[in-house]
Amino acid sequence: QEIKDKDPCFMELENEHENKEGIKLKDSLVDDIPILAFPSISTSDFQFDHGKASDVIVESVIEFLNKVDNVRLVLVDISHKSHMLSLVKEKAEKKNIDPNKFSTLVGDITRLCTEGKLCCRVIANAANWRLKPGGGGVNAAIFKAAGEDLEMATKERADTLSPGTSVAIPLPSTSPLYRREGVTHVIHVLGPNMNPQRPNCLKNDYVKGCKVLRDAYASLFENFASITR
Ligand code: AR6
Repeated sequence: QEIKDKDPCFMELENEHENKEGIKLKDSLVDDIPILAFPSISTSDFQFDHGKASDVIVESVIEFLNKVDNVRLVLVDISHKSHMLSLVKEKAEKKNIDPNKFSTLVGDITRLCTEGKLCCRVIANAANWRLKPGGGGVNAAIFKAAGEDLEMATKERADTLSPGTSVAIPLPSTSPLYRREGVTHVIHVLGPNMNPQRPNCLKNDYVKGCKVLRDAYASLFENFASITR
């Protein structure tokens, strides 16, 4: 809703048309410039501090938008009462980030287009180090929505991920996530973990944690930029 309110590109057209891949999309929601929709990495199951994570997101977004033009970044959270979205929104406004280039959105990242919120080709996943489906959170949702195609395509590219890195996976056109939502790439990102019940716990070391989270976003945005080039 925030995006629709602020973005002149989102005219309320109800016409549908088919894009190059034959996917029916509402005209109003087709991405004229490349859009990355991404969840807040590490701030739920991995228990990273929200205040520190929101600082890292805003700084990383500013750094990226200073280098790359004609792209749009959208931070998505499924929860209507998302603490992370409120923090990031407030900090982004204070830093005068152009809302056409960066905004927040409430929604299920696996259903943004069909729910009429946003159609974008590239989405990010808050992954686990083994790049396995399941486990809850956004990882379980994305693997479920994309089906076995994503599992197989992921295995072809990588076995594991180290904290602070990401890997871009082209989604086969047979994947339900591609067919239904028009998503062509999923970028798996592994953030820092502060949950003692998960591997590689940083035990509240936020000096290291913030560095790893900054590296994770830098890697995600760089992978997104390479896809769009
Ligand atoms: N759409 C949009 N945002 C979502 C969705 C969704 N469908 N589901 C969750 N979120 P988390 P982490 C938000 O826990 O903290 C997994 O089990 C959620 O509200 O998914 O990096 C992996 O396998 C939060 O803002 O990721 C890893 O083991 C954000 O997504 C571990 O959790 C990230 O929450 C990673 O933990």
